Amino acid sequence: MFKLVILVSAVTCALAAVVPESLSPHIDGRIVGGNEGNINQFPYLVSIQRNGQHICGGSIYNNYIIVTAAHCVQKIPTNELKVRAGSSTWNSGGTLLNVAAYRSHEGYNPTTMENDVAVVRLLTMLYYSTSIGTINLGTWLPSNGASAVVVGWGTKTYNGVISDTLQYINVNIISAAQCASSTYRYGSSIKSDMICASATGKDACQKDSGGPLVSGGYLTGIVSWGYGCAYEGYPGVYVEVSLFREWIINNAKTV
Ligand code: 4AZ
Repeated sequence: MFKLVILVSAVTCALAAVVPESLSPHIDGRIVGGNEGNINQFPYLVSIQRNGQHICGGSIYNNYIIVTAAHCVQKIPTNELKVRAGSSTWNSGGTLLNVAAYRSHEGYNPTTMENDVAVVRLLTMLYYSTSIGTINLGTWLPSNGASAVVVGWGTKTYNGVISDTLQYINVNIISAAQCASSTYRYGSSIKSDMICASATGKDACQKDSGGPLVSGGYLTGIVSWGYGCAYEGYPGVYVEVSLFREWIINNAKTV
């Protein structure tokens, strides 16, 4: 046993020596690099679940409608989906509701991730409380450098385990033009309907997708994609919500 411990330590040290600091996963964090939060601070946040497992975040638009990413729900039968609202923990508490229907954006492109937005209609209504409430849809293009918060139950490292309790991080918004510039490494993968956000050692990660990026009290972004999580030069990429404001309002009425 003792020999095994020494062997594992030696391998870990050897790995630490060869993996460049900029690409090594940040193993100290949450969401990645986050703090534990309480749902009363983020009453608009929900957990979207498939067959009892948390798969994505979402935001409450009204008593019946959740806004999320198209890639979260695409092709999943509605009877396999549920939404938990009003709880800091994805697996217990609050209220767990069935899904009546959802609609992904007609222009959603899984290759480029353009138009990665969807609305989900709950089968029964949400009752607002201190832990359940709405968030306003963003109405303007967020400015480069604006501060924002991201929250979710996603993995604490890339390909790591998800968090039982919600985690949040404060990040700074990066405009599409900035994010596609040579300051970062995505280049032309950043399309005009996307924005980025980053802070050193902090990022959204897998299964934070669909969840909210909130700035100034408005839903500014939807967690969409990224290369790894919290890797230098690769900010988190988000749907730019103000561009989809009309689509969300109209489709919330008809889904
Ligand atoms: C994902 O796979 C994912 N760092 C979501 C967000 C980010 C990376 C990956 C952003 O769902």
